[in-house]
Amino acid sequence: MPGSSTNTTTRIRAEVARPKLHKVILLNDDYTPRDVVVIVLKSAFRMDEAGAHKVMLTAHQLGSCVVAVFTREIAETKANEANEAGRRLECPLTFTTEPEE
Ligand code: TYC
Repeated sequence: MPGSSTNTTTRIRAEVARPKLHKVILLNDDYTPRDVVVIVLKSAFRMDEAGAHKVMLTAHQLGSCVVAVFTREIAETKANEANEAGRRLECPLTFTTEPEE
């Protein structure tokens, strides 16, 4: 019927759940040799030599360094794998995780 139609526009906004990201953080210690830190970074985080060396030096100089950012479960799994790699090499090398702001 002319003039009686309603002209309703429905806007649908897709709400996509964005999972919170968690940082994997490398902690400095006094005992792990530098080359062991580099080996673990390369194997656990697929970093190249230059990137691993830079992260190692930052942790050594500042006390810690963010290695990578993942969803919580992947960050925790990666940190555990890297900690186990350090233990296998008989070092106290430690990776932790924390949520991003
Ligand atoms: N501080 C260690 C040393 O002098 C090297 C090191 C660097 C250890 C970074 C841990 O996350 C680390 N042998």
